[in-house]
Amino acid sequence: MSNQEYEALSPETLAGRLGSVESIRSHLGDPAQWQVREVGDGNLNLVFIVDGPKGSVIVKQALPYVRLVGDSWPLPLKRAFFEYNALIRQEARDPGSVPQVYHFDEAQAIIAMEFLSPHVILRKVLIDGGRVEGLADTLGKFCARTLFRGSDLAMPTAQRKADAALFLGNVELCDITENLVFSDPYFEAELNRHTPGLDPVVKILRDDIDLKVAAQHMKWAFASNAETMLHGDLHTGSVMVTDTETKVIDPEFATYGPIGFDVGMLLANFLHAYFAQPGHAATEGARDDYQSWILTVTADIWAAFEAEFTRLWRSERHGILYQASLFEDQGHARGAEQARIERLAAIWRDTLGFCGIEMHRRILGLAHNADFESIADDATRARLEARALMMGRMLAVGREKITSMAQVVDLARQVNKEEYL
Ligand code: SR1
Ligand code: MG
Repeated sequence: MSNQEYEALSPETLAGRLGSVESIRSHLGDPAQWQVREVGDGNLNLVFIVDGPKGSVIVKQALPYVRLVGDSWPLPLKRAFFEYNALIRQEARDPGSVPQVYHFDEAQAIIAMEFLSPHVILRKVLIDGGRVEGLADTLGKFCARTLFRGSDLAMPTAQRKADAALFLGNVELCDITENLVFSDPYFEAELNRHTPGLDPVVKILRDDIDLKVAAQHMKWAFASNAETMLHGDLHTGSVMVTDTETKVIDPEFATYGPIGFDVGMLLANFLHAYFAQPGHAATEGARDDYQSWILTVTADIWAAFEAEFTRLWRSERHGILYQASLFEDQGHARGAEQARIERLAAIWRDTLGFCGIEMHRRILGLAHNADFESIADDATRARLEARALMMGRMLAVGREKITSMAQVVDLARQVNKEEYL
């Protein structure tokens, strides 16, 4: 199949085209009995659930264009190659955190992988008011392990440089992030849209020079600081959960970038879930406790990240940075601790910057979040989105002055009471 010219799969052709692949067949059984459904509801790809007599498999295939927009926006198939390479590295760096890969076909841009069941997309759970045991711990550790272990803190440097070169080839998906996340929200870009009624707050933000400078500082960091292998699109739609298990999916935007990018994007999507809650409440106040739970999870993600990063710093710092030969081996363990604290403070500042910018682009840009989109009433949605936008501004512009997660939590609680429209 790999030697054939690329052809998009369909439910009708899938069994004929993949039925002879032993690593898929062994999970499904006889291809004559496969049932295939296309379930992709993301912005970019085809996703099929294949049910067979022995089990189920996910088959994901990149399309040569952006699904959300259509063939007027071509996008290279090579993103499947980056997703596959990121998945196998994430599995090595944080075992069990991502679906198991069964088969990869580069020419057809196909990844066949573990069907996660009964998992559902975390964003949906957060809209429905569901809770997940261990959510913050798993996500915080996932960030710390994948980000630490993909960096010069841990990897042999020749390997890190080879990986940085490989993933920096994900040019077109980085280009999407560079435009859609860091620039488009701050002017009237063609693909932007926002809720009617939000105009006064949108004007305030687009007239805010400090904010635009902050967004471009963050873009600089994203484009230039190749610190580690990022997931690259770590939002609550890239996480699948049961009541007790959490898995991360969809790393096709993987690239080398700053550690704070993944963490900041993740926290932003939790803050969106937080601010959107009144729009999902059956009666006023019905989601108050749940909102507090989301804020606790948000704070605990950072705490789990910080604790695991610290553990890895002390036990796995075998790369070229802050070598033990300079510190611990000289009786200067205190220096390694000082460096860790300073490094984490820099990651924290980046995290806040990326968090604020991500909060803006999901309301002002092309790709919105269902957290707000699922609120039917325009006026309610605009009221709640205005809070998220203002919070995003405070985080992005105030990132040098906000020094603790407790401050972020207090700020969120205050902003949640404000009316900006
Ligand atoms: C054109 S792609 C829009 C967004 O969808 C993906 O999930 C990424 O978040 C991207 O920015
Ligand atoms: Mg995705």
